[in-house]
Amino acid sequence: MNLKEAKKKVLEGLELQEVNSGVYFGEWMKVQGKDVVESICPADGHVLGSVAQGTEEDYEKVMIAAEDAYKVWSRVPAPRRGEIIREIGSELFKNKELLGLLITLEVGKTVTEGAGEIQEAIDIANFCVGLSRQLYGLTIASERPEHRLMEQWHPLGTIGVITSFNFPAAVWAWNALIAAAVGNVTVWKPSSSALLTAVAVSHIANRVVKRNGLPPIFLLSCGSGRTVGNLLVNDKRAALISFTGSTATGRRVGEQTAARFGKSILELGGNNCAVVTPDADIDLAVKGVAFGAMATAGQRCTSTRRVLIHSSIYDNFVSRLQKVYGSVNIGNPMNPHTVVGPLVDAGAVEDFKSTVAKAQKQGGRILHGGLLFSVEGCKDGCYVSPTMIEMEKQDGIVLEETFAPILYVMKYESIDDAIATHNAVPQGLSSAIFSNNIRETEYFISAAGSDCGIVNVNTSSAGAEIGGAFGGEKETGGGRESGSDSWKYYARRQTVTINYGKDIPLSQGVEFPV
Ligand code: UN1
Repeated sequence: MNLKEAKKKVLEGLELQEVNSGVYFGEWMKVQGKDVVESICPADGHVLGSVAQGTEEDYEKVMIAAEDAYKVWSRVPAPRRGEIIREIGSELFKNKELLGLLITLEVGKTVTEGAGEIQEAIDIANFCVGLSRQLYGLTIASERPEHRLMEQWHPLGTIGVITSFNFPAAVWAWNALIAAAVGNVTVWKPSSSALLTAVAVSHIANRVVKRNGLPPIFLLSCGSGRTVGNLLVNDKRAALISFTGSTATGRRVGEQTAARFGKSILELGGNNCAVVTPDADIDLAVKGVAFGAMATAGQRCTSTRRVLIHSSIYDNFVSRLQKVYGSVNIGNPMNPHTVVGPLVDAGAVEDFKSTVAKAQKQGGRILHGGLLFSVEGCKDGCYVSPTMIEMEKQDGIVLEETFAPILYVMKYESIDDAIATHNAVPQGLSSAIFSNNIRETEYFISAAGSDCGIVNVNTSSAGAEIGGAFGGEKETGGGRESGSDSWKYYARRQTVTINYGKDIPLSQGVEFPV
């Protein structure tokens, strides 16, 4: 299937129009007279379709619909909520190929990664079915006679979900489906670079909700960050803002949300590092580092951006990695043999170029790539070659996250040095160690080791499963999404004290003689 055929198949199969409504408040906003944003395929620069943006008044309709829907949805028993989410999961499954292809076309992921992203959303839906029967609270021994103390978890209300282009469906699912299992409604402000995916996913989810006779719990509010994003972040009605994006924007989101005492989950920049020790299984480590650095063309928050290699294996490991870099297919993401597809847009290509130039200026030596790449039949595509740059020191540009397939290669002498360098960046999302030396792996995952929210042993920094909690420390922002007990971020904890006695004894032995 070529790009043109894929576009036709996806647009027809997912019932997308030439101009789609980007706002849902129980019904879809009319598109006439609205500003539209075009969705451009980064593989060849062609327009896929466009999405009408909401105004401030449309945003208001969304927020009012959300509040009304919450009153109904929060009273639906949680296991019943889980059944609705199960249905959404099976609709996503039915449409997995089409939605995956849409992601390929809209943001340039390879076909296997596009499908993998939808699988991630389906996995979360399945997780939510079980979760909906496990929203457990504790019962705590009371110090007072004939008293019981317990904790329960209530939904928060309306939750704002602001997603980035690189996981345009999965990150929505992490947030919106878990929030829904807990009893919340969500207002989604997707990235302006992945609007069609947001529209298609919202149609699927909302059809399920509607046929079950329920009010709109998955609202959509497309618009620019400056208008809709700002309104949402500063809106007291949004009890929690879950934001995925850059550290610079996330800092503002965090401050503004905190200023109105809103809660936030911030999933911001990563500067993820892999440490390769002398005892590493080299074949496995080469593959793990290559996948981490090149998957999604280096545009994952979890992408491997730095590799620290022990000096005793440095030359061998670097040349093995160079061979892999030299052998991967770069190009049309529709081609099943492609490993590295395009970057998301021309701006990302500019960032790639300027980062490579800055690294060179800082003394970086290009070990592979560093160039733009042209692909036959995809004239206006945003292709760059995956790049390895050897750095003597870790400073300047190496401390920054660039969303591109650039891997900084560095040498280390002792595991203590490696851990110190590993942690000496502002970000703290994901990390990896490749080693068969149990002392070093245990040290790396100990409290004195990696300071990240996610740590991997003998596997890549990228590609986390949904079952674990996802998120990071330091300038990655904090908060956790996805599995484990991340659902608690979408809930308010209520401590309940029940006195079933005939007297009213006071805590801490306090007397109240009346
Ligand atoms: C992101 O880049 O924002 O761990 C999410 C991974 C994916 C999710 C990445 N499961 O790479």
